[in-house]
Amino acid sequence: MAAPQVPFTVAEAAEAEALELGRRLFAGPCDFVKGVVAMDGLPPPDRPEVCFAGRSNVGKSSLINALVGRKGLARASNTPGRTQEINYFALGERGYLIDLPGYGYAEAPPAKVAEWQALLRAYLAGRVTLRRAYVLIDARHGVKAADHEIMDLLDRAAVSFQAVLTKADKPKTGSLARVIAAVKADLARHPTAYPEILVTSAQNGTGLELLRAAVATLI
Ligand SMILES: Nc1nc2c(ncn2[C@@H]2O[C@H](COP(=O)(O)OP(=O)(O)OP(=O)(O)O)[C@@H](O)[C@H]2O)c(=O)[nH]1
Ligand SMILES: [Mg+2]
Repeated sequence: MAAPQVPFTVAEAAEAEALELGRRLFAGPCDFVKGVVAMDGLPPPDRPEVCFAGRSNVGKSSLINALVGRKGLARASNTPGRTQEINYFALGERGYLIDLPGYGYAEAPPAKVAEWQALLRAYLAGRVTLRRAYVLIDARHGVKAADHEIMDLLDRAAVSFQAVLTKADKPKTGSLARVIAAVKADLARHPTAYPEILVTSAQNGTGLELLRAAVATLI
């Protein structure tokens, strides 16, 4: 008999109270703490954290900026491979938001890319205070092989992750629906995938209030 399938759904609403907690968390201070280049440079694991992972150029840094409403907080750019360190941001004293380097193609020297990829993997598999990894997926392209590799790593490390579609302002309604259906099927292969998918746009604000509310339940 086949294993029972988790019914993946798209988050569409949240309780008013949860939305308010999310709004308040992100309306408070958010400050850059440090850019980490080696595991021994991580801040002490003394508070919860959530991270944003995904292929280069998927929109990790832009999403963090949109969540906190500050354009230049995390450096974003059109060049894949912009973020090359594990960037820590403190949400007051509550916890950390982490902008990760991307995986997959990057416009940077191969030796440098290999270094930050190894760091990224070590971090994702070995950070005790990591409450959830948000795995960002481009709403035009869906889950790629490199995403499955990272999701496999998270499965093995038993790190709960949630898929977040980015750039939802780009695809037309029909193609977005097709990508969402495909993402649901792809996630069914991963036991640590959270059963709800978030659909967001850093450009027009879609889904940001739900993501803020989700983070506020974790840190
Ligand atoms: N249309 C649209 N473009 C976006 C959105 N989010 C990000 N982008 C664009 O996508 C490009 C990459 O954004 P980044 O936020 O730098 O992506 P990243 O995942 O941090 O990239 P790396 O640090 O290189 O891994 C930039 O040109 C952004 O302006 C979005 O919601 N909608
Ligand atoms: Mg970035």
